[in-house]
Amino acid sequence: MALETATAQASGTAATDKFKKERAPQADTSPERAAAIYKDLFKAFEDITLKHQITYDEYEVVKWWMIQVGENGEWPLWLDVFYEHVVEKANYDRKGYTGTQGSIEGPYYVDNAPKLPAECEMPMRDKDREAQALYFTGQVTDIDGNGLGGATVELWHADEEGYYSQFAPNIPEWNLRGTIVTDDEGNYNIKTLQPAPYRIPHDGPTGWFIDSYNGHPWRPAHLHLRIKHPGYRTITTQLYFVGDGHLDDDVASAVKPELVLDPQPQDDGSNKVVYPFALDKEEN
Ligand code: MBD
Ligand code: FE
Repeated sequence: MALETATAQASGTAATDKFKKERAPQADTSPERAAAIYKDLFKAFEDITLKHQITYDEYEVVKWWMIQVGENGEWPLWLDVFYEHVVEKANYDRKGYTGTQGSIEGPYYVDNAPKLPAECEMPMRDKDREAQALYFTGQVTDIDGNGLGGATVELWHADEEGYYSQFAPNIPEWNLRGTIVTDDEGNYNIKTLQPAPYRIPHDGPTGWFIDSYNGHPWRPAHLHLRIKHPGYRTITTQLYFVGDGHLDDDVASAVKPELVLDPQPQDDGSNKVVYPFALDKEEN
């Protein structure tokens, strides 16, 4: 679908199309495991329905709403906002990471962003350069602090208006998206822009859902990152900014205290921050 306006339907449809095109999801779930999950899931549905005496009117509202979410392409948005953090937690606990904390991927990752050298400026437009510059530097290491040269740091984030390239109209394809390759010692030094507090698309059924419980659609300003090196566990995470008014009430529940940056203002008006990433060994 052509992206002509920045609506929940346009970004939702783009996210749904991308998900369908770029991945063929597979899980090795056994029928026994599936049956156990099914049983617990429907027990929870039953308990909630009886506890709250769900009415037929309410049942039909839910059915109608789910149809709208699907037709608007908003399942990736709704699921990543309201559920992905639980899956992230389940996997974090089970695998026992000791490296840098992860966080949710969200609906707007695109793989194969153009490669950039360890010292680089993110692809951006002149208007993006008018926003406050952010110098993001650090080192990718193993958990003992040894630098990992040639690691990749994929970075993607919204522009100063809160729009992601490929999910909003009239933005160059790879704007504010890149795959940074660390130098021989694992270092990177990236110039990007200070992202703004962010509202998830809320003019469609995800927004109606939020209104239904008097919620709000805000996320704290954030950078999305994915750090990879062969032989090590990939980290998908997000970084936030100290003092942001939505650190404690992120609509997507994806903030962790270890992931909050404290950038230092520089004489030239830019911000600078150092944040290192430690990768666990791939277990097998
Ligand atoms: C985003 O930018 C995001 O990070 C999440 C989790 C959901 C919607 C939009
Ligand atoms: Fe995001």
